[in-house]
Amino acid sequence: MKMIMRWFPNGDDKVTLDQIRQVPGVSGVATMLSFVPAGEIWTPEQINSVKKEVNDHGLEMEVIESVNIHEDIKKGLPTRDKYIENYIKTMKNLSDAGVKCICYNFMPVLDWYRSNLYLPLPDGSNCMAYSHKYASSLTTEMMTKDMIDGSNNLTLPGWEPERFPQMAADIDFYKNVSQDEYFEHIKYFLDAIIPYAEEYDIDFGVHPDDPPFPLFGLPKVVNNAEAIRKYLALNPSKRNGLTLCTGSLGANKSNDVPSMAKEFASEGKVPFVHLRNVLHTSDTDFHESAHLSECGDLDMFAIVKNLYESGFDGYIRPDHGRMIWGETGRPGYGLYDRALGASYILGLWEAVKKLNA
Ligand code: CS2
Ligand code: MN
Repeated sequence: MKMIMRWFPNGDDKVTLDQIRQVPGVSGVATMLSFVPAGEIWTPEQINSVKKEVNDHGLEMEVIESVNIHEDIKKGLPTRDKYIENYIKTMKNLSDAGVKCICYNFMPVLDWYRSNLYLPLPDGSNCMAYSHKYASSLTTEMMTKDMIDGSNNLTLPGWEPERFPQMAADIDFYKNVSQDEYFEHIKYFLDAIIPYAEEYDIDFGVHPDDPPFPLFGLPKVVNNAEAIRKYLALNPSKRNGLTLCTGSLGANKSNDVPSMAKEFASEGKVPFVHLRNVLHTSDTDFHESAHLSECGDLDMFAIVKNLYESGFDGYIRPDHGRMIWGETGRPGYGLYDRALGASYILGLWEAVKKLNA
C-alpha cells in the first residue's frame, strides 16, 4: 500500500510539494494536467515537467487523477473515436513516465457537486455539504455560479471553465439517453482502452458518482454495489477497476461500504482508494467530516481492515478534508485536515497489519 495526497500543478494549488513531503508516510501525489482540456493529448514534455517537479521534491507521480473523458465519448457521438485515440496516446505517454494508475469518472456533464462549499461547523472549522432538495432546485447557471463563488479562485477539479458554456445543452442531450444506452457508451470506451491499459501496465479506477443521487435526471453510473458489479463486468480485465471512494459511496446510507471494500478488493479490482468520512443529516443530505470513525457515519476501521485482509495493495489517499486552523484554499483540499487523515489511516493500517501478523 502506498499513501499519497492529491496535488495540482502549475501554481494551481496553495498546498506545496514541500509540505506534502513532510506528511509522515506519504510517498507521492495524485495529480493531473488540469490545464489541458478534456480530449487533448497530454504530451511527454508536459507530463515530464510535472513529474520532474514532483520527483525533485522526493515524491512519486504514479497516480493520475483524472484524465477527463471528452463529453463526445460519454454521449456516444461519431467524433468519439478521435478522442479515444487521443486518450490512448495520453495513456502511452503517462506509462512512459512511470504512471501506474489512472482515476477517472464517467459521470455525464457533472463530475461532482456540493450545495455548500463552506459549511461552518461548531468547532470553528468548515467543510463541504450536500442538500438534495437545494441541489434539485437549481438551474445549471445557478449551480455553476455557486461553485465558482465558493472556489476561492482556484479551479475546482471537474469544474474547469471550459465546461460551463455547454452544460445546459449537454444536460438536454441526455434526456434522450437511457441508462442502458449510457452503459453501451461506457462499454465502447472500455473495450477500446483496456487492451492498451494491459499493454501499458496501467490500472484504471472509475470514481463513483459524487454524490450518488440523480441530478437533472442524468444517467447514474457507479453509485451502489450492483452498479459497480455491472460496470466491472462490462470489461472483465483486471485493469478495469474501481476507485473506492468511501465518502461518495457512503453518502447513500444504504451502501455498506466495508462490505464493498471487501468484495471488490478481494477480486483485485481496487487499485486506488479515497478514504474520507461523511455525516448524514438526512437520507439524502450529508456533510463531510474529519476522517475518524467517531466523527462521521462510516466505520473507517472496518473499511481499512477489510481492504488489508482482502490483499489490497494499491494506492490510498485521504480524500476531502475540512478547513481547520484558519486555513483557506481549494474547498476539500487544504493541507491540515488531509494530513491528519493520512496519519489516522496509516495508524489504522499499522494496527490491522500487526493484528494480522
Ligand atoms: C471527487 C472528484 O474525489 C474527489 O475529489 O469529488 O473530484 C474526483 O476526483 C473525480 O470525480 C475523479 O474523476
Ligand atoms: Mn473521491
